[in-house]
Amino acid sequence: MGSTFATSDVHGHLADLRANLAGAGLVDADDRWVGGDADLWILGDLVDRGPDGIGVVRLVRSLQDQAPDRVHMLLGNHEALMLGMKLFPRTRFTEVWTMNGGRRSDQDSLTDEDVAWLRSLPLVARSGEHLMMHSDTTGYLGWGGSVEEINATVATMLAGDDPQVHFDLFAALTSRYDFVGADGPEVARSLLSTLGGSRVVHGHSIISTLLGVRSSQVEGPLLYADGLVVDIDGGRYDGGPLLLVQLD
Ligand SMILES: [Mn+2]
Repeated sequence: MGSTFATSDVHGHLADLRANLAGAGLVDADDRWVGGDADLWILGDLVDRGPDGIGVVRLVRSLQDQAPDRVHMLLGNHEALMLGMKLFPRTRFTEVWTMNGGRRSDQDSLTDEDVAWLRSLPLVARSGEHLMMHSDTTGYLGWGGSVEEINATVATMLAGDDPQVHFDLFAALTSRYDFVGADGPEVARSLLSTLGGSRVVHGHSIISTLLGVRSSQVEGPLLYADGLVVDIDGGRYDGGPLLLVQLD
């Protein structure tokens, strides 16, 4: 079995993503997948706040086309936002999209195929002992009691055309910090016993806010909640590093 890598919250920083993937030997200078039997997990939030969200979408989709069994992408709140803005531009999605660093150039470049792809993204996944998810929230359990059930429920929500359903999904994914604090380990243990795996891997909440430091001081992933949870969001949009973490 090959190595497992994870990254998250690229937020339009295409150059950093390319450099990290090349540095790990997963992608060559022509954006070709050369990772062999390694697995790459991308835990959502490709777009918004940074310079080239659509470029990041293009690269990730290309890598998935080249290595569909090796390159895995989960839905983040910014993918839900990007999709909601595209489908329902005359709703409150517009205001929230603007507030959250939405880029007009990303929206204008989205194709029908991109929209279909966004609607097909799973929310949560197991990879060996790792439970992969974008947001550090137990809100996922509102959509089901297993990985399969959650993804099936959300696939139906994303396939539909009710703006309120899309907005509720986006809003639920903005929750955070459920594994922080005195009861964090118990919350994580309970989630893992329901969905499987022995460690949660998430992005979404930048490590600096959990440590009380500046993002520029962050150097690597943060293992916390009695070692049951790892946060891999270095806070690139906030002046921190884009992390590509080797999990095993
Ligand atoms: Mn997020």
